[in-house]
Amino acid sequence: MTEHVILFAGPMGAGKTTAIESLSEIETIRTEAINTDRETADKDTTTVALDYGEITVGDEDKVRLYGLPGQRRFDFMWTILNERAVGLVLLVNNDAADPIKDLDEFLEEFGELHEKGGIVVCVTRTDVAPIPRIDKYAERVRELMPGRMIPVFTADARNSDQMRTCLMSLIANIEMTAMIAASEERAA
Ligand SMILES: Nc1nc2c(ncn2[C@@H]2O[C@H](COP(=O)(O)OP(=O)(O)OP(=O)(O)O)[C@@H](O)[C@H]2O)c(=O)[nH]1
Ligand SMILES: [Mg+2]
Repeated sequence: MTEHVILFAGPMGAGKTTAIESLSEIETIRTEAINTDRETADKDTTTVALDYGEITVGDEDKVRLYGLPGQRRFDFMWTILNERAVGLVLLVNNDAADPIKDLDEFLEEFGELHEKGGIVVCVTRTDVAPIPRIDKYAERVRELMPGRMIPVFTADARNSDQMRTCLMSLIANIEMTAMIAASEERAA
């Protein structure tokens, strides 16, 4: 049995908690508290420590899904979980003030996860705000991380099929990274 630890990161209100809820086969663990920053995200609660869920892929690969808080004042959780993670689902809400800047900031913070396994970008809330279009994100990803295979999707975090597509493309890249590393080890 293989285990993958995947982080869900991104700004406040991008849909990290919702995405884990959509994907998880077990009842999720959430750490929600009253949201005092309604300007950034107009919702009742916000994650203060982490979300946790699990999903099995293939016959028996267990994927541990950890959602991080979007607010910077809870940064310490990022550091703790980053060490164990092999992949990143980077969620960005298209209706934020400057979502491409959010993409920049989170790729800068978590970009090294590409080397550890893989990254996928999921742009949410495109029904609320259709612009910027997906190609703007893809272009920016290519600029910031040239030559890397980082898929970019639009997805509704409430839709488990769409979230599953994002997650499976990430897992395919993680498995490819592991296979390349194993063959390099054998060759050395
Ligand atoms: N209309 C619409 N709503 C969405 C979409 N994706 C997610 N949502 C909603 O947007 C909100 C996202 O909230 P959360 O899941 O709490 O976001 P989060 O990223 O966990 O936020 P923090 O924990 O505060 O950082 C929820 O109300 C979701 O139902 C989408 O594609 N369209
Ligand atoms: Mg949350």
